[in-house]
Amino acid sequence: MRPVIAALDVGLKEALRVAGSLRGEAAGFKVGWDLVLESGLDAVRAVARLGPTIVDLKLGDVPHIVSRVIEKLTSAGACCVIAHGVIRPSLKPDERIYLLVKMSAPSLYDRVWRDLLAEASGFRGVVLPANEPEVIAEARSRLGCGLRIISPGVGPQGGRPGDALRAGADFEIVGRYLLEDPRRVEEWPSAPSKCGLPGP
Ligand code: OMP
Repeated sequence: MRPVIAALDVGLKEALRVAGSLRGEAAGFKVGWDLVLESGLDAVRAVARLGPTIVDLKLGDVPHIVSRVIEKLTSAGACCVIAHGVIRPSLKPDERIYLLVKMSAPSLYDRVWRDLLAEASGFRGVVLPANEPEVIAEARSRLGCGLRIISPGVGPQGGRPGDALRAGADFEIVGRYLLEDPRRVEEWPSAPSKCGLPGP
């Protein structure tokens, strides 16, 4: 098992083909808007049968709506979801939620991510950019091994396979680089992260 989460940002048929070929190799899968718009909760159910599945709709609504969405997604088999960190502190700590703290593309998170890190305790973990390993290293030294760090931004977004892991991330989130050729999963070590946190 390699510390990679395959972001299945393709149609359902292709997503299931890729997930099938990465089953037992990738630590998990990420389902996003592509699949949910195409097939709704059936897509979540189908992917979750192949491995732990994060649903990434980047939730950013008021708490009771976020709760309703999370219930539906986890009932369909998702382990967890990604929510925008900027809805802290309304959003309460929840082991089913990854908090987006800093994006792999420029955003206003660049100004507030350090403050948000201080708000992440009690969540499943945080999302931080793999194309900024120095951010991950700083976050890991502040967080200790108490929280998972998952990191997108590998390949076309500039991060190199394994850099985020070496900086302290637990899992790298990889879309296009793996979708183009799932055999590239072999570029990641088949060893747990430094913190050894289970997941995703
Ligand atoms: P690739 O650039 O193709 O590897 O895709 C990256 C994946 O990570 C996509 O599914 C994005 O939605 C997601 N992502 C980012 O690229 N940047 C972020 O800051 C946050 C995410 C995310 O939350 O997963």
